[in-house]
Amino acid sequence: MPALVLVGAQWGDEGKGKATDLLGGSVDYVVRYQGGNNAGHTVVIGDQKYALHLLPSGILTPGCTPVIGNGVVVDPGVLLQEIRTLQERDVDTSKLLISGNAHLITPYHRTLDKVTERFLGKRKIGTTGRGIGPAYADKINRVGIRVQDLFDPGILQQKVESALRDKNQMLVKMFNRRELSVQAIVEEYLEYADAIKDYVADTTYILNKALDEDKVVLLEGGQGTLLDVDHGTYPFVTSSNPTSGGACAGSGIGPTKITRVIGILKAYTTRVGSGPFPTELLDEDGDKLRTIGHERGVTTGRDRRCGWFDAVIARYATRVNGLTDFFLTKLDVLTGWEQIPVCVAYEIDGVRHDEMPMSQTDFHHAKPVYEMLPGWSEDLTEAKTFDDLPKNAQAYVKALEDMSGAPISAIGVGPGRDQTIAMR
Ligand code: 2SA
Ligand code: GDP
Ligand code: MG
Repeated sequence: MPALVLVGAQWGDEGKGKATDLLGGSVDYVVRYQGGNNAGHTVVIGDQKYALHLLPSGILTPGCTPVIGNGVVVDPGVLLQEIRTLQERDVDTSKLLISGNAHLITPYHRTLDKVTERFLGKRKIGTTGRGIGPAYADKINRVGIRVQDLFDPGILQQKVESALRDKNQMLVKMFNRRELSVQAIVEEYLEYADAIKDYVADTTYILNKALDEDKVVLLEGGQGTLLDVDHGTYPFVTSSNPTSGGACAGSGIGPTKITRVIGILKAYTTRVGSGPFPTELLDEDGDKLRTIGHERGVTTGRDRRCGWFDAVIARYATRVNGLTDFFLTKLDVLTGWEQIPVCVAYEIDGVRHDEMPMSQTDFHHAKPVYEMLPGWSEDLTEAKTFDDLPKNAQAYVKALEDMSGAPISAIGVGPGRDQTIAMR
């Protein structure tokens, strides 16, 4: 049976949490394959709202096994707090599995993330400050600490010591900060070891075995395509691969097992943090989208930058992820505009570009070429079928589908589980 991948098609916050939760009932395993507690996934069930950061959204579906894959960076203190918070709300967290190969975020990663951003000043990335970039840097630099190291105190001590040697020098000499204590970190992390040991497993083996037994595995991305370290708006990206290719590396499932790649696509565009954003609105329309769409960071509480739908980005996401279909989200937010501009191409230095330009400098200069689509005034939040939507909303969906390169298989008309229209 198949593995499915669910990826953000824009700059994240497209509504992946809700989409994963919707699919949760029909899948056996939900796996996070990259990122860490920089992610903020919202799931609304009845009158209950959950904000998940590190735990896969499938944790809210009874019967589904949530998995933190090897590609994730885990802050164990945050993980335990998130587990406790869910347990206090009577969510069963006992099935959680954590890969022993996942890397750990430590206090020095969090410190380095924050001081580096401060040091960059105006050129800062606008990170979430959770230590994500420095933890992945250590992983690639082969000085990272893995979940499995928690269970070998000697190795843990050795690794923290060698990781801190140059970092402490940098903190003191470059950033005028105090040295961090190896002993304090080792002691803190050995306590975490006790608390998480029952969750740690060979998740790659378990997932592949499950696929062999005809189980369904959903691989859930954090962030979005344009925040991908390879395919996004580098350097204004996160330090991992949210795109579908990352799902294989970050879980240990081979590409031949994946039968469907769903792109989550917001009916307009948002971005948190720095970096280029061609359709960004710095006017009343942007404020209106932010207010109606409740566009505020789930992790940091930062206002999200808002803009019109960008079909160049949607086509790009279709290509780099090999999308089979889209879930279009937040269509309800667009109620109330007489006309809705949609970006169909860019103009860069007087030349029209129908596809994403190769160079980042060009992307920074891209001006949107808009097509105006007629808006609607009716509330959409009670719509149950495509036919319930006003004609102009139907036409908007069809136009986006034509421009984006993959069929739209579901439409979100509100944050609730039942506020979804299934297509075909
Ligand atoms: P980092 O912390 O190193 O991953 O930051 C690098 C860039 O990635 C962006 N990023 C995100 N963008 C949108 N949503 C994210 N999750 C939270 C949410 C964000 C929040 O769901 O609202 O609460 O601010 C997320 N995580 C990382 C980040 O803004 C940087 O541009
Ligand atoms: P994620 O990071 O992709 O999981 O998305 P976030 O949770 O950060 O942000 C999406 C927000 O939109 C959340 O507050 C969701 O509850 C909400 N949401 C999801 N789908 C819809 C929808 O179709 N309509 C509306 N109005 N809100 C939605
Ligand atoms: Mg989010």
